[in-house]
Amino acid sequence: MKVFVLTGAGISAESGLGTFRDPGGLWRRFDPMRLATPEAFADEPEEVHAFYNLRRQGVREAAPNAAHAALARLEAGLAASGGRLFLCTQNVDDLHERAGSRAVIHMHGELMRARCTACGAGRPWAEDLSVDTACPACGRRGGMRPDVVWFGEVPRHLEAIAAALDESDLFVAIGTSGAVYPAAGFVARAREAGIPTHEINLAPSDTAGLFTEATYGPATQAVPACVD
Ligand code: BJW
Repeated sequence: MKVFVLTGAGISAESGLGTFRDPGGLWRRFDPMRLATPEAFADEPEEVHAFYNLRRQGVREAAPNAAHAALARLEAGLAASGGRLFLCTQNVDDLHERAGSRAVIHMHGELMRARCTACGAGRPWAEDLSVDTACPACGRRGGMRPDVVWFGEVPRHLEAIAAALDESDLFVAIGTSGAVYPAAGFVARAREAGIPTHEINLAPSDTAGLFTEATYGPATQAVPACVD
């Protein structure tokens, strides 16, 4: 069996990482257009760096939870029976990997990586960034940015994602509001392909009506209950 799982901020919420659109979420407190766009980085790089340095610290201090661990078990179990888990996350944290998932597609990039806007070189990055940070590859200062996908930028690995969706037997979305495209459109594509669709969330998402099945509850309980 081939299972496509799309995860969002809700799967990491119980690890202490804030979501974006829930009450108290990041985009309820901060304007995403001033922090998560290439224009914001060009205009106010120090403000953008300060925001992501704090987020990076939060990720360093967080630990994977029971939902991340259940997906790692699912990947191993499916592989053992000749199937496959395609794990696509919108999250920029590394909690899936730290829970033991081996193949993770980060469609919105990774916070623990940095990329140089001058030479394009990307590399793992666990420390703070600033406008004074020099690119280890080309030496230019001021161009290092978090290797994440901001609004108006093209998400990563879209061809591989589309191919995996089309050959899956089941689509599952976990802890995502269905507010951000193109990820929010995956469930419609799965429906068109005739694949069963399952939402796991605290509450019905914006695209809840497109799912054929739903489990509502905290991810740390709902995901292990569905997997085991
Ligand atoms: C729990 C829980 C618990 C809580 N247990 N559950 C079509 C229509 C309109 C607009 C557009 C459109 N197509 C494109 C756009 C523009 C834009 C967009 O979608 N805007 C919308 C706001 C309308 N999209 C883009 O710009 C994207 N690029 C693009 O489209 O390029 C063009 C292109 C596409 C394809 C081919 C060619 C060209 C890029 C989007 C980049 C998003 N970036 C961010 C920031 C990343 C860096 C960072 O982290 O700072 O990504 S924004 C933010 O939202 C982040 C997330 O990955 C993303 C999704 O959020 P998510 O994960 O769903 O979190 P929440 O907070 O929204 O929801 C949490 C959920 O968890 C809730 O449902 C809770 O109930 C639940 N939950 N606790 C279970 N314990």
